Amino acid sequence: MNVSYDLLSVSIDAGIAHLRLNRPSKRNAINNTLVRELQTAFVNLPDDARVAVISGEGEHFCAGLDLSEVTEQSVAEGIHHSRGWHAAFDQIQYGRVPVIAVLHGAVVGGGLELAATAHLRVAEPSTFYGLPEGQRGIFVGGSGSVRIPRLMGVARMTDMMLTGRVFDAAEGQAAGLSNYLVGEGEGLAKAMALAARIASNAPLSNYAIVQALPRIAEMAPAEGLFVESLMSAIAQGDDAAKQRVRDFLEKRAGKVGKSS
Ligand code: 1HE
Repeated sequence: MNVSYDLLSVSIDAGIAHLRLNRPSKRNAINNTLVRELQTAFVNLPDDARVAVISGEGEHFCAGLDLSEVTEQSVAEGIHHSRGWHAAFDQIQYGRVPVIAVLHGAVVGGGLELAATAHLRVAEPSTFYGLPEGQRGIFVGGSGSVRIPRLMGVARMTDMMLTGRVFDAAEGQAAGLSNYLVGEGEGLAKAMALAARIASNAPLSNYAIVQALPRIAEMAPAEGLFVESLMSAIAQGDDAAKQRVRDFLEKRAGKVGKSS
């Protein structure tokens, strides 16, 4: 199944939805249309989609906020604009399915905010990360101040924003911005292989990982432990979990670290 929006193309095959930022002439800069299309696409993912992969067409993943839309904005419009990004990006992080971002070229400003919204990031060697907001006289507004420090720490993000420091792909991997660093042109294949693996998990386990894990990580330990107990009992109670545990005990399932 294929759906084409103005600036976003979506195809769904074997339970994996592939969303491509499709504005290469503007380096996939995110304007109001694209942010709305991302939100709509994630809200409307069909039931058979179990994982989503986001990539960028052309030489770069994403050049961030479309700066041509900033100059005429009032303060009030700026707040609504940022809240619109938050709504769209929440739909990605807290939607129904795990999301993998494939990174290459520029992953800057709002592009890094988008990448940080995904649950996993696969980077190619051409990837470079920047937060040029300081130089542009603005601040992150697409959830970067909340999500990026959770990947790389406040100190590194502060450095990038204050000094304009750019991290290359290897530095980004070491700093926690990517989970996997693969060869040039190999990012999508790696993401698809990871997606297939994730799609083979019990759907309720994936849902718990995406929904409960980041929330529990923000809770005080006592509350986190309580929610963990509830989530674990819910997941274990599902038929899919019972079947999978039986499969292991009866030697029908793979061992950890060995392909099944
Ligand atoms: C853009 C944008 C953009 C490119 N908004 N039009 N983001 C930035 O500050 C990044 C600004 N962009 C760049 O530094 C470079 O474009 C790149 C390093 C990403 C790519 O360089 P390059 O040489 O491949 O492309 P280019 O020639 O610079 O750009 C091609 C076209 O895309 C050109 O337009 P054209 O009409 O002259 O062809 C550029 O103007 C256009 N373009 N990036 C608008 N970002 C929710 S708050 C988030 C806050 C932020 O994201 S701040 C960071 C914004």
